[in-house]
Amino acid sequence: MRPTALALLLAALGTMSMKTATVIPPIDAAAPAKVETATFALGCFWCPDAQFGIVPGVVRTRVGYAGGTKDNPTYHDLGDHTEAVQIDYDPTRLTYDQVLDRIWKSHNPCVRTEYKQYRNVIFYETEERRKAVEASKARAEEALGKPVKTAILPLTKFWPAEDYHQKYELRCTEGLIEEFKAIYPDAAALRDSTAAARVNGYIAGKGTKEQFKAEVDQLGLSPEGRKRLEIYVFK
Ligand code: MHO
Repeated sequence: MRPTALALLLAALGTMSMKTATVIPPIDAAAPAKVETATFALGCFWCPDAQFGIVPGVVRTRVGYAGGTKDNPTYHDLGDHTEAVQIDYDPTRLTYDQVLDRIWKSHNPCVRTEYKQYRNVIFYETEERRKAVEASKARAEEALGKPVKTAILPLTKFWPAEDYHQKYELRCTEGLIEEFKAIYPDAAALRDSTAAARVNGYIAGKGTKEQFKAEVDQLGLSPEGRKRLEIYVFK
């Protein structure tokens, strides 16, 4: 029997949808059920989003506003809040002390910024964590030989920022953001993707070649997307 035009069309559509069919990146499918969360502020939140999103053991990142009293802050109506980042990490791969060490190494803790929006803060949720942060601050001061000005504050509430601030570098990278939007049409799901956090970090120049080689197959990229990302890693 000769294939009808409709059958041909359906066959073509079938191949098309196979080509564009999206699968959850393996690294996202393997996200652990149990995570711990840490919240901190290190200047403009785009940078720590990339710096921490690349770290093995970090499962999710989100940027937002914290430390102030204003309800429903937005980027253009921030009130007394500070730009902050929140990470979910796998406690079997990273300890809170290791996260704290990275925080101290990721900023200059001896300066206090003029603007509240960009001040350096480590937020704690419990008394146990407050003690861990204070102890790590003492270690940092000892190592630096001078006083640390980074604030240590209780976390009252974290307000997630607008979608366009989440994984900022990735969002600005044509050819890669489209791949993630195809996998995750929902902006919150894209924000919560480990693969998106890693790719955002590589674009920002935060990853090593070794880490890239070890995990690139887990990131759910097309061959073209992978080539595009290689330019940032091997430049
Ligand atoms: N507009 C500033 C900071 C952005 S940030 C999210 C810049 O261009 O770097 O505060």
